[in-house]
Amino acid sequence: MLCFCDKTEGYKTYDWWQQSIVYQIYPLSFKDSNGDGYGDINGIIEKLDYIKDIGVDIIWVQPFYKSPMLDLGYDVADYRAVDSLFGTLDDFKNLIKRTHEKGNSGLTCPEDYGTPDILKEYLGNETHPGAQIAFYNRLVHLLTPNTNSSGVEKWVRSMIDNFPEGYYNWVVSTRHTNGFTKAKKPWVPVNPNYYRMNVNAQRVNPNSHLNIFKRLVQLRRTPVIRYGDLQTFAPKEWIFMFTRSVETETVAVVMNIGSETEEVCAQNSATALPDTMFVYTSSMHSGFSVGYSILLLIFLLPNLKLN
Ligand SMILES: [Ca+2]
Repeated sequence: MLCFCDKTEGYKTYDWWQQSIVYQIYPLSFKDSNGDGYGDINGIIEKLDYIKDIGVDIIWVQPFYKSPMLDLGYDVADYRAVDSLFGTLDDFKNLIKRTHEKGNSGLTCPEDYGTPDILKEYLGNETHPGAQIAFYNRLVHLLTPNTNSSGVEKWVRSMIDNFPEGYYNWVVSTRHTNGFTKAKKPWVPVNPNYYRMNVNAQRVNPNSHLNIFKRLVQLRRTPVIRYGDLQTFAPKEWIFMFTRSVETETVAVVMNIGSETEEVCAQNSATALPDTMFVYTSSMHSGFSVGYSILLLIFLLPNLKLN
């Protein structure tokens, strides 16, 4: 990610739900607080400081209602009861209370797997004015190892062109596998690399995914990302780029989604880039250091699979 930054102020304020960063928790796989191997509501409460630390505004908790658990809790039997696997209704009330004490807002969201043109029918239009946040992960499901940069660009444009301003919401998620659980036998196995791939190890590594995420959260709060216009580019089959620009500030994201190292000339690939940019953040093994200045001539970009 390359930045050419100049402080800008004086932009309009969006509603909280348009600019917040939402953290999705599948409670069964988050943290088990009582050692039965299943994540629960009290486990979430125990990690609220961590969630606050990484810069999240809102917690989105996936279903924890009373359920026969034939579909991992999505098969809700009673929307007014908490399944005993996750705790009690008082635990949930405590979660809400403690979340607000930390300065976050908890909420749940419906999920939808329709196409953009169908979804936009109820995203705040005259017929259905109530919807505020769309969870939309179709983009992730449509991407395969064979999707090239034109394919990525097509779906990004589909999102942008079909949703009203401020509504589009890109979701890229990884499924937690009992990440914080200390139970000896969690309900699904923990990756055996947990002893080196964990939050404590990543906290002290400035180039870890955790710290990259925290830098992206900070960038997400700047005017250029909140208000800047978007341009997308597919300059090579496996290089996808997009830029966000506002006044004199530009952020360029350059991704190599192929399997080989690619040679990239960013200035020839995107329009109106300045001569010099600096690296705001980079993926783990890209070889670019934070703060590194890049004259926009030609650089080599390792593929994302290595990163
Ligand atoms: Ca438990």
